[in-house]
Amino acid sequence: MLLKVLNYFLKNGIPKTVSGHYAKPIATPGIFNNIRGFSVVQGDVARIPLKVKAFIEESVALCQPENVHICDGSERENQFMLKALQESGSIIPLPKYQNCWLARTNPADVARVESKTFICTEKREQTVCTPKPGVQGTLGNWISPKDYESAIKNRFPGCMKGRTMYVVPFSMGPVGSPLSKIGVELTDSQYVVCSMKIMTRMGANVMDVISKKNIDFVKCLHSVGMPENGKIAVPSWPCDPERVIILHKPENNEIVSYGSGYGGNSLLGKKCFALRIGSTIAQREGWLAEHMLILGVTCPNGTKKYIAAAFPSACGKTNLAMMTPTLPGYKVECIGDDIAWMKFDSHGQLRAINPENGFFGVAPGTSYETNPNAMKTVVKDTIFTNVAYTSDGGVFWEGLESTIQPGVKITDWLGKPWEMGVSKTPAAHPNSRFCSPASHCPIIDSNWEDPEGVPISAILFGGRRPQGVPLVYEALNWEHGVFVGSAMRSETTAAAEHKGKMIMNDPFAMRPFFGYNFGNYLKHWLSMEKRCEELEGTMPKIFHVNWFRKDKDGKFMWPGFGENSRVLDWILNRIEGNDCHEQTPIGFVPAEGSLRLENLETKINMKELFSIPKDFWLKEVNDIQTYFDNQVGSDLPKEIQGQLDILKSKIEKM
Ligand code: OXD
Ligand code: MN
Repeated sequence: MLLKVLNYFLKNGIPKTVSGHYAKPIATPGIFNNIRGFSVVQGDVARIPLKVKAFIEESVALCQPENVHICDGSERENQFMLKALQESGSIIPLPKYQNCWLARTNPADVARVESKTFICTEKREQTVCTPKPGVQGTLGNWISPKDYESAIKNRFPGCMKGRTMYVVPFSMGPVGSPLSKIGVELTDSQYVVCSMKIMTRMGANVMDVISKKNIDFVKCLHSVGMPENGKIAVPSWPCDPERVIILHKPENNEIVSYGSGYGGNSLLGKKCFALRIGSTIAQREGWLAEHMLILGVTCPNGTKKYIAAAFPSACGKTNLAMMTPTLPGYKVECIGDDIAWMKFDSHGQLRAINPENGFFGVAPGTSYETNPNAMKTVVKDTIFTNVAYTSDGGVFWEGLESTIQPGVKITDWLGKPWEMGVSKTPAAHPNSRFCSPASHCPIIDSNWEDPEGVPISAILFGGRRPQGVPLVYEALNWEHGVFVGSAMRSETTAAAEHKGKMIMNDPFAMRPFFGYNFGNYLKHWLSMEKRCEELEGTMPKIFHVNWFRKDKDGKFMWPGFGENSRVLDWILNRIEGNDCHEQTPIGFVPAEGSLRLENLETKINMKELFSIPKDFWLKEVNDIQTYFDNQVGSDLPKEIQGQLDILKSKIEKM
């Protein structure tokens, strides 16, 4: 094949007037002959470590792109990409803000596709538990090595013809931190490149880390794909929704994603790497990769504690992570809103980093009332996806009604005129997102990039539970806490392809993100206690919270948002070992008077908010048992079954 190598930008830089187009490739044979058969239109090939080069070569041979662009992660490069995206109609500028953009997808490509997400291992049981015969497993999807190969063969050959392949080196976690891991994503989507720049530490220095430390990296191959009939339905948002597939091979540290340009399907550092592959690495190396926010709380006496919290998608993780406390003297600072990597240090203290560099938050419902810090974060350097836009150059979604000035017109996420109070469909897609740099968050914690991570004192589990589940309860011990995580259930949301509202089991908020057999994951969690003991450390306390309990009339019983600082106050007291709790069959709840309620605008029916209805809990216990029997079977650790048995007998005795 003709060797065409362009070193144009390397030599000349990107032109001052960023045009969004590459100059014509210049053939400079011989210089880059380690990379065969394609034009490198941008980037320092000499800086690419050999193993990355091999990955690129192999993927180029498969996908046959026209060009290759090795990303350096510079702002100049970013502007070049944004300009190109604008020229192709993929994004529109939002002049009301600073360097903000709106992307609108093909309406068939709007969420993670869990049903098309697979983990490949030699044996099925390495990936998934064995469900009861006749029951559909819901704890991940396994694919055999043979089917994995053929899924790739059926989709990838030539899928990047006529397009540029971007080489995106990125670090999950601060570059060089002992807790960080490196990935290289190859993608044909500029939207992905720009989003990866926000969501990860991306750039040439990451290549240097791979070379210098000779460390392994996670291979991430992504293509928006090419429909079999060759027709791209929405040229500004190419994708192949019919044949979407998201594949992971933990054994090779490999992710292969085809057909979708959207979020968790395409920004491979996030769910695919930081959670699915991450959890397999964590199991091997003895740490935890979790779907958790991390926040710091400072109380009036100046004591500061860090808390990690797992809630299913779209249950308010970002809101909690950026909370403005209503309790005087309290301060919340944000480390991360979605993912935590946690490891014991040599003193047995669990420490966490946020492996991400940005927020990919659900937009609808975010407002100056619910999350002013997020609103302040998203007005600069943000890529919005599938929100509505306004005639004054801004964005709109459900929850921002009060920000719309008279006379301002709204265009919905599908590009159609939309009128408040008149239009029957939502203006923004329910899973529309903002993608913003974490550093722009006004309450980002000063330690958020600490390479050693922050010390974690408590872990919260939670979900949307309209019935029966109290505002907060504390697990009796670590084993009980692991059981509480395993039994998590929540009302479904729009973050994935599920339709309608139903209560779904979502253990550890990880159901769509486990990289290996859930039973083994539970064993791994249980084993943490011994690990900590050996290091003579103290385990974090575990709590369950539910901001979403409703009364008989369907009204929320707890105001939530900043008022959740009252719950954090009680949790901090418990971390300090204060005797402000009372035992119930399900765990410790606040002793009477210990949950601070002063100055609340609404009267709280504490009795109802903390009631533990016997009928509800008998059913809950049975539902959990059925879930374990159907979904986990013989993979369930005996300790977890033991905890359920104890709970059942306590409830029966109520
Ligand atoms: C997310 C999710 O995008 O959990 O964070 O779905
Ligand atoms: Mn998430």
